[in-house]
Amino acid sequence: MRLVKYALGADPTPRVGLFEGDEVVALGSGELRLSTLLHDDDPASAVRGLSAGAERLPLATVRLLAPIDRQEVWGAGVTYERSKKAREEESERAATFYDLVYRAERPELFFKATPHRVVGPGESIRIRRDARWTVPEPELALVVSSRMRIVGFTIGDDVSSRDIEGENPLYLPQAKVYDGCCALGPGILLATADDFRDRSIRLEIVRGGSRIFEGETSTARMARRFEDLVAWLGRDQTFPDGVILLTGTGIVPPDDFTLESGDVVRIDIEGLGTLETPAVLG
Ligand code: DO4
Ligand code: MG
Repeated sequence: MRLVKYALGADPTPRVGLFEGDEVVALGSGELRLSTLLHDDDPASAVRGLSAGAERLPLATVRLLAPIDRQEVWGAGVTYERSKKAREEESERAATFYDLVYRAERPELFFKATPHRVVGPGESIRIRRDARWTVPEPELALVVSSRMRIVGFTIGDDVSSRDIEGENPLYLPQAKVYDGCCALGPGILLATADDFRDRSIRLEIVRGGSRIFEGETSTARMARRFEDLVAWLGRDQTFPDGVILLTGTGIVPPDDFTLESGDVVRIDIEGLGTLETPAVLG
């Protein structure tokens, strides 16, 4: 069961729907929030209840939006060995911190975005004007309810400025958090953590119509369990509207690669579909 957030024509009202084949089933009125459904004890039966007899719209007539309303987005870092190695290389003087955090019981968790910094399918992720080295980070995103239960999954892009992060790890918030720094979508699959322990993640970057990078990994290569990441995130803090947690990247383009305006980033996660976003400078 896949939830989507969408708008119709020129009307900006965000709506919630259910993806079914090449249709979207309209759920509730424009007042329905994703968080209301996701916090239900049994989101799937709440969705079933709302979808009975509801209007069906051809997918081609709706504009998909990022599947988020009031949630914060957080990120987990250095959860794959590939990410650890890349940070060690970019950040000579702080390399040891990345090895320490990869092995430590406490994971690296950082604040990533508020909803207004997040873009949806087809919208532009941004390259900071003051960065020289920007990369997409294709990540499985956990959708977590206010009770800190994993209720669903979506695709996330933790767009990052590696030169800013590499210069000094204390610059991490500037490397990671800015307008258009995160993409989510295309929808939220309601599923359990067990369903996603071994799913392929693919990244493809297209420039001027040609594929210039392609990489693949699997969530099975993650060094952490989803439930542990969520438990650490929920220590001594609450998320009244739920939270979206990006689980870290296992695909890193070569060091001479940086995103350019006009590049198209395609992230594909088995079972979740494809999230495609163009990149734009500044
Ligand atoms: O420590 C830097 C961030 C790591 C990260 O975003 C990742 O591993 O995906
Ligand atoms: Mg990341």
